[in-house]
Amino acid sequence: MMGSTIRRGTLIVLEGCDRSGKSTQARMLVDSLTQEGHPSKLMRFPDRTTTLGKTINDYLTSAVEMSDQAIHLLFSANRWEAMKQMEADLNAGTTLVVDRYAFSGVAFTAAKGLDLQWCKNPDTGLYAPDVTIYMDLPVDEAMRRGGFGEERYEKEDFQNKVGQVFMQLRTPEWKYQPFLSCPVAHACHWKLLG
Ligand code: 2DT
Ligand code: MG
Repeated sequence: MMGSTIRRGTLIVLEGCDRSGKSTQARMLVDSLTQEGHPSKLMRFPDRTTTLGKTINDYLTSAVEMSDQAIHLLFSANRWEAMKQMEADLNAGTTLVVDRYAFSGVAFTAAKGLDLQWCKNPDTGLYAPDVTIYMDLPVDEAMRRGGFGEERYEKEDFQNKVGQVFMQLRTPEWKYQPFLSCPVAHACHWKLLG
């Protein structure tokens, strides 16, 4: 055989409201992929470690105030600044398991009342996920979980609105369900970035 072709990695995104179990499931998924011999890497947005991410963190912890539009664009820019590395990883055959992506970006800002299309625009052209898994946990259940209420968006009414926008973004064709050990998670394709 003349050389070998590396199959590109899969872009897997986990979405959902706060405390819905995304981070736990993302970690478990990376662990089991790694155990099965698939190179894989855990990522999360916002990535609070970058310069932009530090400002996002200040906003989420209410250390600074910002207009809804400005913070929306920062969240999007925080994804754009990761694209080069994500492309390199995917092309090298590494599967990326991403804890939140552009769907969170749209859902959280649109839940404030901003125009849905305006919210989608800055993320146009990002890599579209191969699979998106939505962690569908009722908000009253999420509120009973540890830590709820610590950050800016962790309020019952607002989380319900976010969940409604997520449902608007979802396409009807489910890819598979349930996911892993969580009986309330669904997986589906989304049309946002296509
Ligand atoms: P974590 O709790 O997952 O760290 O998220 N958010 C996230 C947005 O408003 N826009 C975005 O583009 C993203 C990725 C969701 C922190 C909060 O940030 C919100 C919860
Ligand atoms: Mg959070």
